Amino acid sequence: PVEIAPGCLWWSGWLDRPAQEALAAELRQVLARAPLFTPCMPRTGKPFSVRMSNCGPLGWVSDETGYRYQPTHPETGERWPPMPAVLLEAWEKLSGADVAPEACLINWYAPGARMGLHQDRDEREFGAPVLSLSLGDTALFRIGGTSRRDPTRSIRLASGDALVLAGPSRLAFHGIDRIVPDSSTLLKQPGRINLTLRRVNPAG
Ligand code: MD5
Ligand code: FE
Repeated sequence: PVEIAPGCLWWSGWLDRPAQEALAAELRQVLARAPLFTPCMPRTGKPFSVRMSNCGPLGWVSDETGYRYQPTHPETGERWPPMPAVLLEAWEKLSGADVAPEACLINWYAPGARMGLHQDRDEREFGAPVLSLSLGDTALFRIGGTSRRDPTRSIRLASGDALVLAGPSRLAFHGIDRIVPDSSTLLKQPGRINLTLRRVNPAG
């Protein structure tokens, strides 16, 4: 792997094409049970351009009242589907954590969707790493430091790439500037899926 920021390891091509296809098929089943929803910004209610769902015991949601983790889908009221075994295996191999992930956020980027520079601070546990897996079209990913003014570095996250965010990078500012059109043939529609696996609560 390549360390692109302190504590941020980039495993380019971590999933081969058959593994990407298998994971995409699992995700279609997850999304059939827990459909993508459009989150909104707290207070303003402005919709995100990224659509989301989750699997695992907890899922991240955002609406006019705030950001939070909850055990149920905001529209269906059903519990999130379990995490596919391949995701739990990826977490075991790459995260270095000795506890299971509690949440897997599924981000869907249609062409033109983006995610502004932000920190991930809605968890109660910042010691555990975050694992990110990318499928489909390539994304221009930007990561800086723990201050918004810190210089940033950009990499292209391609289908099958994994990122492990540990140590200082766990609280680094980061975002997705754009999706590169027609950069992958994996998915049946143009766009990108990103999965982020996390601990939400301290272990024990
Ligand atoms: C994505 N997702 O590709 C991005 C990359 C999100 C989000 O940012 O919050 O859903 S996740 C990679 C990342 C980078 C730097 C720090 C952390 C995660 N982190 O501390 O959790 O859809
Ligand atoms: Fe984030």
